[in-house]
Amino acid sequence: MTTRRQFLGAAALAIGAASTRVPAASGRIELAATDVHVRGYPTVEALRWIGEQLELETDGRLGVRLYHSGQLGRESDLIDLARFGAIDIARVNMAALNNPFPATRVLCLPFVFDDTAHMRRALDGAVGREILGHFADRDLVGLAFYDSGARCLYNTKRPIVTPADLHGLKIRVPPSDIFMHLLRALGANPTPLPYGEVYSALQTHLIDGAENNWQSFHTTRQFETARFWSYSRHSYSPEALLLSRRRFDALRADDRERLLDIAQRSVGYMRSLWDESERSARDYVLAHGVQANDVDRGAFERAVAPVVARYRDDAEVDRYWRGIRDLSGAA
Ligand code: GTR
Repeated sequence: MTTRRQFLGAAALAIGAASTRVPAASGRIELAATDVHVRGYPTVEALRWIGEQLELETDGRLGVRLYHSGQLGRESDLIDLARFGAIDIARVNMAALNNPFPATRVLCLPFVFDDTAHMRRALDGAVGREILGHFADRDLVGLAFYDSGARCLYNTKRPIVTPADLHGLKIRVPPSDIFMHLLRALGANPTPLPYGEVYSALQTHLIDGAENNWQSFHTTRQFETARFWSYSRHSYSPEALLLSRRRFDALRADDRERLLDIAQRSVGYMRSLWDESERSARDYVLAHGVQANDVDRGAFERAVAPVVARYRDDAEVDRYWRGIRDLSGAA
């Protein structure tokens, strides 16, 4: 959990960043954009692309100043900083949005998506548009969804084939009640930690494992310690690209349209980077000795069914769930 002191530290850094982003004389506006990932990661490169397009299309009047690698703090803080207008753009994962924005929950539920193609169809369609609209409820503008691949389990101890294999393992989860409930239903001991602390937590044996996509596993070098990857594909929890409502309102009307349009166009660019980097991250870690195995998907689905049922008791979650499942297998 973030202490008040940690949050104020992040806010001070962000406000420092914000104060450099509008050099008055030139009239140029630099949008401060944040991401917890490193340079070269598809989400970071998509933000860079947005900056380049903005520069091109406004003759340099608008641009993006990128704070990658978690320089301005953890995702839950970045969401608040964007809401308060201390930063402009926050690229964060849906898991960090589940608690403040209940409409996002369905996107993290286990096994709601069959695969990446299914997730993309749902995000590009009516359900995606509606959920993106919900960010306006709390001072944000939902610009776009990005991919985050299939989250799978990995650990330092053994291959996980059925939920029974997770018994007694401490597995790191992102700050979302859904992930707590999910890992508990699978028999693990869920341990919430910020993304930036997972690598050292694995090394110091504070945790036995975590769950994420190939690219995060690779770029954080967690694969050096966690040598067992199990293809659970339990959640596709996508990424969100969010803009501070204050910044949006302060832009010229034509710049607002331009930014919305460029952000939407960045999705195709991000997806092509994503597909390529997913393959190369997987090949890299497998070539470096990580052992991968399939799981008993039926056993996993049965174990988490009560969690899904509990969330579907909520009428809105249930409506979205059915909307997404209707797109399963659609061409
Ligand atoms: C990654 C995601 C990050 C962060 C991380 C986590 O897949 O891209 O934004 O949320 O997971 O597990 O904390």
